[in-house]
Amino acid sequence: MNGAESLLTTLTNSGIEVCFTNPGTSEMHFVAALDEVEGMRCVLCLFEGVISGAADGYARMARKPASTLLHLGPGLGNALANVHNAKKGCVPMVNIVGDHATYHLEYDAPLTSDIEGIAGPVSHWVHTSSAPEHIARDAAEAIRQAGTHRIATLMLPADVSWGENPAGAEPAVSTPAPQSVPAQRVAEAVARLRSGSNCMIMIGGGTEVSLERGHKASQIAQACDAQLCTDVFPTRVARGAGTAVIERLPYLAEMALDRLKDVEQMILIGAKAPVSFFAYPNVMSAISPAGCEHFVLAQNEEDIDQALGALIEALGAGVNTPQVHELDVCDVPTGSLDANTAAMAIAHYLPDDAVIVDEAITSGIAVAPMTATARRHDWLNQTGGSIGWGLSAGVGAAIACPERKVICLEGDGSAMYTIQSLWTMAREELDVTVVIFNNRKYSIPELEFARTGARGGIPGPNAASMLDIGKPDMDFVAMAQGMGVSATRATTAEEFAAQFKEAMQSRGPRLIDAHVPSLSG
Ligand SMILES: Cc1ncc(C[n+]2csc(CCOP(=O)(O)OP(=O)(O)O)c2C)c(N)n1
Repeated sequence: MNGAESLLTTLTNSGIEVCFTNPGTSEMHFVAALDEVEGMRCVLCLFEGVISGAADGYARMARKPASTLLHLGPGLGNALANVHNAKKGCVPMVNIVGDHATYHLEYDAPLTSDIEGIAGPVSHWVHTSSAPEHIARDAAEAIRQAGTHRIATLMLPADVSWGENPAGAEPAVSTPAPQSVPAQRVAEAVARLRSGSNCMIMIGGGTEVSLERGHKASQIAQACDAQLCTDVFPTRVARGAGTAVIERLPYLAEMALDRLKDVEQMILIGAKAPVSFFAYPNVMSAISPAGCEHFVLAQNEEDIDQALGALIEALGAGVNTPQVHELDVCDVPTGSLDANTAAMAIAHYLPDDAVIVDEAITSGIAVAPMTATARRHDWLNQTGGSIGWGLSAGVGAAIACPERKVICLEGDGSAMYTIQSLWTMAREELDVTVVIFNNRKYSIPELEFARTGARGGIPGPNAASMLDIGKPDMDFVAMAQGMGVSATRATTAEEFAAQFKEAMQSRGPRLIDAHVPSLSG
């Protein structure tokens, strides 16, 4: 067994069964090993941003990491933005980065770079394997480090890959169980929740708000008359009929400040104390009111289920029936097409157990409330603010859940960062419907321009042209078709509803280019 084979076998022994790849010369022995080692599904992506976004979407839905194979420093650099998003969302990932053979580095050949330096800021653990007999052990450590919430980046020099590894592969790695939340902390949370103060329980962040967790949180909130909320961009939330009624903190700091103004005690489960997404002149960065106390009941890496269970017991909350959404599907829209009418059609036709990947930016604001009472689905959020995540996360989600319909809600501007995802959707025949909210604008930056107060809030002609992506108009139907994805354009609510209905009733990749107005019209 050579190093690459022992590495691949170690990954598959631990249940890492998918590798999103874009290889080069230094990774050819790894690529060769894909035909020698069974059990690894390798998925080719045409840009590394697609790879890391797909690994993110996969891990959120499979609840275990995927691996990536990246080509030296530049390949890792291309992947960086979506590794950042995953790190912010506490999504695990095992990155394998090929490097030159160890003895070749001193010659400073063109692709030589400081890979560890590039990997450091977006990884919790970085290591360069130094010999073929170490690579399986190093891979096992990478898997352990990734656990369920972290980014591990392992460099694989070409000679480590092709050299013999007499020690062979490592057996399955057991990831340590999450630490229990101590009884004293639970007791402190109970005391705060019973203090008579105005309490809010905020759940989310990198913690999945599953159906069960939502129900438990609802029982707890009722037991102590607390408000229940997620942060703005929790990593994964179970929504729709039968799921708990949980508010979502608004994105705009002004609105969030207003929403939180009476909160005196905030109990945090996975979520962090809320802050403004950006700083603005004369707007507070921390948006809880002065005097509001924050208490961390459980962090992402701790045992969230145990913490919720202990709290339920301590509060006697088990007798409460969770407050859940009844199925209430809105009407099929007619008339002009905008984010709201598109949202109505999406809510109406959303099939049971769909996965919604939201990177629709301003248009997504309309879809979230409209689908709250739709059929049961999971919703994945953009966790790190770096756009170009949605289409690629859709690829990963569809590979993790082949039986579920994946719907990517995507802004036209955001789509263009990882548009190559469409090609992988077609090649892998993934059941993904992409809705492009084509407003021909960078709409949120346009709004943000005014909010920052730059140039009195009124863009000059140069600034305005930096926020306008309608010249030339982008033809997403042609782009999709050019990458093997069938696509249609919708310009009215009726057209959109008919196309979305048809997409929900068939399988395979599909794109709807929905022409909608931007926030500014
Ligand atoms: C990597 C990265 N580059 C730039 C930005 C800044 N940015 C935020 S939203 C946005 C445009 C989004 O446009 P679109 O997807 O069309 O959504 P819309 O705002 O029109 O709703 C940009 C450029 C970012 N967040 N991340």
